[in-house]
Amino acid sequence: MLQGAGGAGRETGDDDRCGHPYTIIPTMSADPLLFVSDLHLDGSAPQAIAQFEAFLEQRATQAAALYILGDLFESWVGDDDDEPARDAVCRALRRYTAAGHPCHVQRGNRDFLLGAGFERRTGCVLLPDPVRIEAGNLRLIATHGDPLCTADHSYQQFRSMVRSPDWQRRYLRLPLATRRQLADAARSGSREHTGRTQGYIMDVAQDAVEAALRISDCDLLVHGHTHRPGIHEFTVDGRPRTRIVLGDWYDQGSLLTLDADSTWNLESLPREP
Ligand SMILES: [Mn+2]
Repeated sequence: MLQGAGGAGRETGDDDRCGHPYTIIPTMSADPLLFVSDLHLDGSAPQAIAQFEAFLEQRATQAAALYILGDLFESWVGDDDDEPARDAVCRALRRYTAAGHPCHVQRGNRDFLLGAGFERRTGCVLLPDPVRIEAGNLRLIATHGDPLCTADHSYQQFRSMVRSPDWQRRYLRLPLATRRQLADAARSGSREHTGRTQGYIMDVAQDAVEAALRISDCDLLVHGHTHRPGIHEFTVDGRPRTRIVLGDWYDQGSLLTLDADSTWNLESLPREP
């Protein structure tokens, strides 16, 4: 199902930034590729979990493959996390993949500790970030989006630290309860940082976007992370390019459908009250 040399499903700590994207080639199919991001699933918002479970049972079964571009979970403190809400999400993903639907997951800034244990629990395949996807005439680069936020220097510094295998080894040795406490503290630190950093700094940097498109020789880039859904069209080296931003799942779902004939549709999925 997957082709290419080295990359997919590697352990946490890998980080390619936007240098040399790994290419993944899904099975040819008439069904579309589906992309979601920033679900931030957590026990405090059971409606979002219910919507995602229903999505996996209905809409997502019509896909050639499902791509989750990071921040599936609001937090993930290790693959041994047995918290019931997150476990329910893992079991829903397991049912989805067991029915024969390929599901690929990138790590976000909230769930960067997803690892081989998560793959075993869910049947999902973890992807490096960024990743280049080629299917029929489609060619695109997919990323959570945070590697492109290059103007936010303090965040990039933090990101390099927590993505280092050494930091992760030390963190994962701590008891589950301690890891949860530290994750809660990190989340309030992140809220503070977000509160006092200007919007444009936390958005993706256009030069990083253009570099990623150039290096990957793609005209389409899909990402999440910024929670600013939209379609941006511009030109790089005389070629028209498109950046599609997925929305978060706080109050509704957000879904990108990419058809084999290269047409796309970014839509919000209303949530039942
Ligand atoms: Mn994010």
